[in-house]
Amino acid sequence: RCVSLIGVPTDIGAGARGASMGPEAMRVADLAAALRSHGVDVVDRGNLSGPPNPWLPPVDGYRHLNEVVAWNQSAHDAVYAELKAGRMPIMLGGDHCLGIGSISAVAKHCREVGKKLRILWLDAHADFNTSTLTPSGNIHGMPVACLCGFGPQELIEIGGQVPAISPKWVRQIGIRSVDAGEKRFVHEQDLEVFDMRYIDEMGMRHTMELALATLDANTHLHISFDVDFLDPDIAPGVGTTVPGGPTYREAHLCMEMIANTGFMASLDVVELNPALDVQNKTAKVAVDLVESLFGKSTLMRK
Ligand code: DIR
Ligand code: MN
Ligand code: MN
Ligand code: MN
Repeated sequence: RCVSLIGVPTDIGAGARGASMGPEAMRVADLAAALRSHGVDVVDRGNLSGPPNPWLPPVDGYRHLNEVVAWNQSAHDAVYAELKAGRMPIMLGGDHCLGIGSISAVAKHCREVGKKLRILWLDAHADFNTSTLTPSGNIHGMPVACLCGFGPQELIEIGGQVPAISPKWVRQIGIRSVDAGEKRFVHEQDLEVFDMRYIDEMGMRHTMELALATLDANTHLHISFDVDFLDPDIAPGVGTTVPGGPTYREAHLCMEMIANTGFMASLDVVELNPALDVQNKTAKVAVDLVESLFGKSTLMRK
Protein backbone atom coordinates (compact mmCIF):
# COMPACT_ATOMS: atom_id res chain seq x y z
CA ARG A 1 0.00 0.00 0.00
CA CYS A 2 1.34 3.39 -1.07
CA VAL A 3 0.19 6.45 0.84
CA SER A 4 0.85 10.15 0.26
CA LEU A 5 0.43 12.65 3.08
CA ILE A 6 -0.83 16.05 1.92
CA GLY A 7 -0.77 18.84 4.51
CA VAL A 8 -3.35 21.59 3.99
CA PRO A 9 -2.51 24.14 6.68
CA THR A 10 -5.53 26.42 6.90
CA ASP A 11 -8.37 27.31 9.24
CA ILE A 12 -10.09 29.36 6.54
CA GLY A 13 -13.51 27.69 6.96
CA ALA A 14 -13.51 27.33 10.75
CA GLY A 15 -14.94 29.34 13.63
CA ALA A 16 -11.74 29.14 15.70
CA ARG A 17 -8.15 29.75 14.63
CA GLY A 18 -5.55 26.96 14.85
CA ALA A 19 -6.57 24.04 12.60
CA SER A 20 -3.91 25.45 10.27
CA MET A 21 -1.39 23.75 12.58
CA GLY A 22 -3.07 20.34 12.24
CA PRO A 23 -0.70 18.86 9.63
CA GLU A 24 2.40 19.64 11.68
CA ALA A 25 0.79 18.23 14.85
CA MET A 26 0.17 14.93 13.03
CA ARG A 27 3.81 14.89 11.88
CA VAL A 28 5.04 15.63 15.41
CA ALA A 29 2.89 12.70 16.61
CA ASP A 30 4.85 10.63 14.06
CA LEU A 31 2.11 9.58 11.68
CA ALA A 32 4.54 8.56 8.93
CA ALA A 33 6.58 6.26 11.19
CA ALA A 34 3.40 4.74 12.63
CA LEU A 35 2.15 3.88 9.14
CA ARG A 36 5.55 2.51 8.09
CA SER A 37 5.48 0.18 11.11
CA HIS A 38 2.45 -1.45 9.46
CA GLY A 39 4.25 -1.96 6.16
CA VAL A 40 2.80 1.08 4.42
CA ASP A 41 4.95 2.92 1.87
CA VAL A 42 4.60 6.57 2.98
CA VAL A 43 5.63 9.71 1.14
CA ASP A 44 5.05 13.06 2.84
CA ARG A 45 4.34 15.62 0.11
CA GLY A 46 4.66 18.49 2.60
CA ASN A 47 2.15 21.31 2.81
CA LEU A 48 0.08 23.04 0.15
CA SER A 49 -0.02 26.81 0.29
CA GLY A 50 -2.82 29.30 -0.04
CA PRO A 51 -4.16 32.63 1.15
CA PRO A 52 -3.86 33.71 4.78
CA ASN A 53 -6.93 33.87 7.03
CA PRO A 54 -8.20 37.48 7.02
CA TRP A 55 -10.62 36.70 9.89
CA LEU A 56 -13.54 38.72 8.53
CA PRO A 57 -17.30 38.41 9.13
CA PRO A 58 -19.52 36.53 6.65
CA VAL A 59 -20.68 38.15 3.42
CA ASP A 60 -24.01 36.86 2.01
CA GLY A 61 -23.88 33.85 4.35
CA TYR A 62 -20.29 32.82 3.60
CA ARG A 63 -17.14 33.64 5.49
CA HIS A 64 -13.94 33.88 3.42
CA LEU A 65 -15.53 32.38 0.31
CA ASN A 66 -12.77 33.35 -2.14
CA GLU A 67 -10.05 32.00 0.14
CA VAL A 68 -12.03 28.80 0.76
CA VAL A 69 -12.28 28.30 -3.02
CA ALA A 70 -8.51 28.80 -3.46
CA TRP A 71 -7.59 26.28 -0.74
CA ASN A 72 -10.09 23.74 -2.01
CA GLN A 73 -8.87 24.06 -5.58
CA SER A 74 -5.33 23.24 -4.36
CA ALA A 75 -6.56 20.36 -2.20
CA HIS A 76 -8.55 19.00 -5.14
CA ASP A 77 -5.56 19.11 -7.48
CA ALA A 78 -3.20 17.49 -4.97
CA VAL A 79 -5.60 14.68 -4.04
CA TYR A 80 -6.49 14.05 -7.67
CA ALA A 81 -2.79 13.81 -8.64
CA GLU A 82 -2.17 11.12 -6.01
CA LEU A 83 -5.18 9.06 -7.08
CA LYS A 84 -4.10 9.34 -10.70
CA ALA A 85 -0.63 8.10 -9.70
CA GLY A 86 -2.20 5.07 -8.00
CA ARG A 87 -1.41 6.26 -4.46
CA MET A 88 -3.77 6.65 -1.52
CA PRO A 89 -4.08 10.30 -0.47
CA ILE A 90 -4.30 11.16 3.21
CA MET A 91 -5.25 14.81 3.46
CA LEU A 92 -4.13 16.34 6.74
CA GLY A 93 -6.28 19.39 7.42
CA GLY A 94 -6.94 22.02 7.98
CA ASP A 95 -10.59 22.52 8.70
CA HIS A 96 -13.39 20.44 7.20
CA CYS A 97 -14.24 22.85 4.38
CA LEU A 98 -11.36 21.05 2.64
CA GLY A 99 -13.54 17.97 2.30
CA ILE A 100 -15.07 19.73 -0.70
CA GLY A 101 -11.77 19.71 -2.61
CA SER A 102 -10.68 16.29 -1.43
CA ILE A 103 -13.95 14.47 -2.08
CA SER A 104 -14.70 16.20 -5.37
CA ALA A 105 -11.31 14.88 -6.55
CA VAL A 106 -12.17 11.38 -5.28
CA ALA A 107 -15.55 11.55 -7.04
CA LYS A 108 -13.93 12.63 -10.32
CA HIS A 109 -11.43 9.76 -10.05
CA CYS A 110 -14.27 7.29 -9.40
CA ARG A 111 -16.18 8.52 -12.48
CA GLU A 112 -13.07 8.05 -14.61
CA VAL A 113 -12.21 4.55 -13.42
CA GLY A 114 -15.83 3.38 -13.11
CA LYS A 115 -15.88 2.81 -9.36
CA LYS A 116 -18.73 3.22 -6.94
CA LEU A 117 -18.09 5.69 -4.15
CA ARG A 118 -19.06 5.32 -0.49
CA ILE A 119 -18.21 8.11 1.92
CA LEU A 120 -18.12 7.65 5.69
CA TRP A 121 -18.44 11.04 7.39
CA LEU A 122 -17.17 10.65 10.96
CA ASP A 123 -18.15 13.85 12.74
CA ALA A 124 -20.06 15.41 15.63
CA HIS A 125 -21.71 17.64 13.01
CA ALA A 126 -23.67 16.96 9.83
CA ASP A 127 -21.83 19.73 7.91
CA PHE A 128 -24.99 20.15 5.79
CA ASN A 129 -25.57 23.89 6.13
CA THR A 130 -26.17 26.33 3.28
CA SER A 131 -25.77 30.11 3.15
CA THR A 132 -29.38 30.57 4.21
CA LEU A 133 -29.39 27.88 6.92
CA THR A 134 -26.00 28.53 8.53
CA PRO A 135 -25.92 30.21 11.93
CA SER A 136 -22.23 31.12 11.52
CA GLY A 137 -21.28 31.53 7.86
CA ASN A 138 -18.36 29.17 8.53
CA ILE A 139 -17.92 26.99 5.47
CA HIS A 140 -16.60 24.02 7.51
CA GLY A 141 -20.28 23.56 8.41
CA MET A 142 -21.22 23.20 4.71
CA PRO A 143 -19.01 20.66 2.88
CA VAL A 144 -21.55 17.82 2.60
CA ALA A 145 -24.17 20.23 1.22
CA CYS A 146 -21.65 21.67 -1.26
CA LEU A 147 -20.63 18.20 -2.46
CA CYS A 148 -24.32 17.37 -2.99
CA GLY A 149 -24.66 20.49 -5.16
CA PHE A 150 -26.07 22.95 -2.61
CA GLY A 151 -23.61 25.81 -2.36
CA PRO A 152 -21.86 28.57 -4.28
CA GLN A 153 -21.06 27.78 -7.92
CA GLU A 154 -17.28 28.25 -7.51
CA LEU A 155 -17.18 25.63 -4.76
CA ILE A 156 -19.63 23.04 -6.03
CA GLU A 157 -18.02 22.83 -9.49
CA ILE A 158 -14.41 22.24 -8.35
CA GLY A 159 -14.45 18.57 -9.39
CA GLY A 160 -15.92 19.35 -12.82
CA GLN A 161 -19.40 17.88 -12.28
CA VAL A 162 -22.34 19.24 -10.26
CA PRO A 163 -23.33 17.67 -7.99
CA ALA A 164 -20.04 15.93 -7.20
CA ILE A 165 -21.80 13.22 -5.20
CA SER A 166 -25.25 11.92 -4.31
CA PRO A 167 -26.44 12.03 -0.68
CA LYS A 168 -27.11 8.29 -1.12
CA TRP A 169 -23.37 7.61 -1.14
CA VAL A 170 -22.86 9.13 2.31
CA ARG A 171 -23.11 7.55 5.77
CA GLN A 172 -22.69 9.91 8.70
CA ILE A 173 -21.54 8.49 12.03
CA GLY A 174 -21.25 10.07 15.49
CA ILE A 175 -23.49 13.07 14.78
CA ARG A 176 -24.72 14.99 17.84
CA SER A 177 -24.89 18.65 16.82
CA VAL A 178 -27.14 19.71 13.96
CA ASP A 179 -28.46 23.26 13.59
CA ALA A 180 -32.24 23.80 13.33
CA GLY A 181 -32.51 24.57 9.60
CA GLU A 182 -29.78 22.05 8.84
CA LYS A 183 -31.82 19.34 10.57
CA ARG A 184 -34.80 19.93 8.24
CA PHE A 185 -32.49 19.82 5.22
CA VAL A 186 -30.86 16.55 6.37
CA HIS A 187 -34.33 14.95 6.47
CA GLU A 188 -35.41 16.54 3.19
CA GLN A 189 -32.35 15.16 1.39
CA ASP A 190 -32.67 11.83 3.21
CA LEU A 191 -29.06 11.71 4.42
CA GLU A 192 -28.30 8.43 6.22
CA VAL A 193 -27.22 9.49 9.70
CA PHE A 194 -26.13 7.19 12.50
CA ASP A 195 -26.33 9.72 15.31
CA MET A 196 -25.11 9.18 18.87
CA ARG A 197 -28.56 8.05 19.98
CA TYR A 198 -28.39 5.31 17.37
CA ILE A 199 -24.87 4.30 18.46
CA ASP A 200 -25.94 4.32 22.15
CA GLU A 201 -28.91 2.08 21.43
CA MET A 202 -27.49 -0.25 18.81
CA GLY A 203 -23.77 -0.17 19.53
CA MET A 204 -20.83 0.73 17.30
CA ARG A 205 -20.54 -2.78 15.88
CA HIS A 206 -24.09 -2.86 14.50
CA THR A 207 -23.75 0.75 13.32
CA MET A 208 -20.63 -0.03 11.32
CA GLU A 209 -22.10 -3.22 9.90
CA LEU A 210 -24.88 -1.10 8.40
CA ALA A 211 -22.62 1.78 7.32
CA LEU A 212 -20.33 -0.69 5.55
CA ALA A 213 -23.08 -2.87 4.08
CA THR A 214 -23.33 -3.39 0.31
CA LEU A 215 -19.70 -2.52 -0.40
CA ASP A 216 -17.98 -4.64 -3.03
CA ALA A 217 -14.62 -4.98 -4.74
CA ASN A 218 -15.61 -2.16 -7.12
CA THR A 219 -16.21 0.35 -4.29
CA HIS A 220 -13.89 3.22 -3.44
CA LEU A 221 -14.33 3.84 0.29
CA HIS A 222 -13.50 7.37 1.39
CA ILE A 223 -13.21 8.22 5.09
CA SER A 224 -13.67 11.85 6.11
CA PHE A 225 -12.55 11.91 9.74
CA ASP A 226 -13.39 15.13 11.58
CA VAL A 227 -11.50 14.72 14.85
CA ASP A 228 -14.43 16.31 16.75
CA PHE A 229 -16.21 12.97 16.06
CA LEU A 230 -14.38 11.76 19.19
CA ASP A 231 -15.51 12.46 22.71
CA PRO A 232 -13.79 15.65 23.99
CA ASP A 233 -12.42 13.61 26.93
CA ILE A 234 -10.00 11.92 24.55
CA ALA A 235 -9.84 14.66 21.89
CA PRO A 236 -9.95 18.17 23.37
CA GLY A 237 -7.83 19.66 20.56
CA VAL A 238 -10.62 20.66 18.17
CA GLY A 239 -12.40 23.98 17.55
CA THR A 240 -15.95 22.82 18.23
CA THR A 241 -16.06 20.16 20.95
CA VAL A 242 -19.43 18.48 21.51
CA PRO A 243 -19.85 16.23 24.56
CA GLY A 244 -21.09 12.68 24.25
CA GLY A 245 -18.97 11.33 21.40
CA PRO A 246 -17.51 7.87 20.81
CA THR A 247 -15.09 6.62 23.46
CA TYR A 248 -11.54 5.56 22.71
CA ARG A 249 -12.58 1.92 22.25
CA GLU A 250 -15.71 2.69 20.22
CA ALA A 251 -13.63 4.83 17.88
CA HIS A 252 -11.03 2.08 17.48
CA LEU A 253 -13.71 -0.50 16.73
CA CYS A 254 -15.11 1.86 14.08
CA MET A 255 -11.67 2.17 12.46
CA GLU A 256 -10.87 -1.55 12.78
CA MET A 257 -14.10 -2.50 11.04
CA ILE A 258 -13.30 -0.08 8.21
CA ALA A 259 -9.82 -1.64 7.92
CA ASN A 260 -11.32 -5.13 7.74
CA THR A 261 -13.27 -4.26 4.59
CA GLY A 262 -10.00 -3.67 2.75
CA PHE A 263 -11.71 -1.00 0.63
CA MET A 264 -10.46 2.27 2.15
CA ALA A 265 -8.88 4.18 -0.71
CA SER A 266 -8.64 7.77 0.57
CA LEU A 267 -8.79 9.59 3.90
CA ASP A 268 -9.16 13.09 5.34
CA VAL A 269 -8.08 13.88 8.91
CA VAL A 270 -9.44 17.34 9.64
CA GLU A 271 -10.25 19.90 12.36
CA LEU A 272 -7.31 18.95 14.57
CA ASN A 273 -6.46 22.17 16.44
CA PRO A 274 -3.21 21.97 18.41
CA ALA A 275 -3.73 25.51 19.76
CA LEU A 276 -6.55 24.09 21.90
CA ASP A 277 -4.82 20.83 22.78
CA VAL A 278 -2.85 19.56 25.76
CA GLN A 279 0.59 18.13 24.93
CA ASN A 280 -0.49 17.13 21.43
CA LYS A 281 -2.74 14.44 22.96
CA THR A 282 -5.43 14.75 20.29
CA ALA A 283 -2.93 14.27 17.45
CA LYS A 284 -1.57 11.19 19.23
CA VAL A 285 -5.07 9.72 19.49
CA ALA A 286 -5.67 10.55 15.83
CA VAL A 287 -2.45 8.75 14.86
CA ASP A 288 -3.51 5.70 16.95
CA LEU A 289 -6.83 5.65 15.15
CA VAL A 290 -5.23 5.96 11.71
CA GLU A 291 -3.09 2.95 12.64
CA SER A 292 -6.29 1.02 13.31
CA LEU A 293 -7.60 2.18 9.94
CA PHE A 294 -4.52 0.59 8.41
CA GLY A 295 -5.11 -2.72 10.14
CA LYS A 296 -3.32 -2.49 13.48
CA SER A 297 -4.84 -5.05 15.83
CA THR A 298 -3.87 -6.46 19.21
CA LEU A 299 -3.77 -10.06 18.06
CA MET A 300 -4.15 -11.72 14.70
CA ARG A 301 -7.81 -12.38 14.06
CA LYS A 302 -9.53 -15.02 12.01
C1 DIR B 1 -21.95 24.59 12.97
C2 DIR B 1 -20.55 24.08 13.32
N1 DIR B 1 -22.85 23.52 12.63
C3 DIR B 1 -21.86 25.61 11.85
N2 DIR B 1 -20.13 23.07 12.48
C4 DIR B 1 -18.96 22.39 12.48
O1 DIR B 1 -21.28 26.66 12.09
O2 DIR B 1 -22.33 25.36 10.75
N3 DIR B 1 -18.07 22.32 13.40
N4 DIR B 1 -18.68 21.67 11.40
O3 DIR B 1 -16.99 21.53 13.35
MN1 MN C 1 -16.88 18.37 10.08
MN1 MN D 1 -17.33 18.57 13.35
MN1 MN E 1 -22.87 22.55 15.10
